[in-house]
Amino acid sequence: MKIHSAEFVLSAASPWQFPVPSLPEIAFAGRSNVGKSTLINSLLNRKKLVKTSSTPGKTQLINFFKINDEFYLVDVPGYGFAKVPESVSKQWQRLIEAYLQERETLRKVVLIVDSRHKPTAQDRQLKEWLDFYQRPVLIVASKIDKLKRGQIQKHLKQIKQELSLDKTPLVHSSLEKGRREEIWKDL
Ligand SMILES: Nc1nc2c(ncn2[C@@H]2O[C@H](COP(=O)(O)OP(=O)(O)OP(=O)(O)O)[C@@H](O)[C@H]2O)c(=O)[nH]1
Ligand SMILES: [Mg+2]
Repeated sequence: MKIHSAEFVLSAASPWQFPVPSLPEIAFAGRSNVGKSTLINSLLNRKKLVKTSSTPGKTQLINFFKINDEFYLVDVPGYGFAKVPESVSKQWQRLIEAYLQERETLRKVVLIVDSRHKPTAQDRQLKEWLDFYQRPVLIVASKIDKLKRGQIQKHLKQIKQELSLDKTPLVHSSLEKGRREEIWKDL
């Protein structure tokens, strides 16, 4: 995938702030700190277009990035971050659901799960919810560099089972360039 241009467009705290629906959109969702923003940077071959952090809860708004003037990549705040007060996490949940459920230009949701761990109940819920609304989903297992080579297949198999997938998830590591094209191909 050749990236000619990648620009930040806007951050939305509520649905009325979403850009007027026009170009197709691909959203990146998953648990806090799982590597959503990092995956977007990787795919775009940029280090700092999207802000990342080792502290969970970095992305708190829905951020829209316009790519090649052809489509948007959309960074969605993470879920399952216990330090956020419940009132705030409810508000995020409403925002995320409004976007994932109603957005007419949304073509695919990349659901990122941590390759090291069994998918959480919230990962499973989001997958089932997306299936219910018939949203096409691509599962990507992140931080694959943190697993020993011999462990990778076992972990991917577990993710496949837990999320009832027909295909083995794709993998990503921010340290390896080689994996990106495979993800682009699917997108
Ligand atoms: N080793 C390694 N670290 C990663 C990888 N992907 C992300 N990280 C690290 O994990 C932390 C979280 O990454 P982010 O991309 O900010 O995670 P996020 O899912 O956007 O998190 P929120 O915005 O808080 O929901 C950062 O310290 C990243 O550097 C990876 O593939 N390998
Ligand atoms: Mg983020």
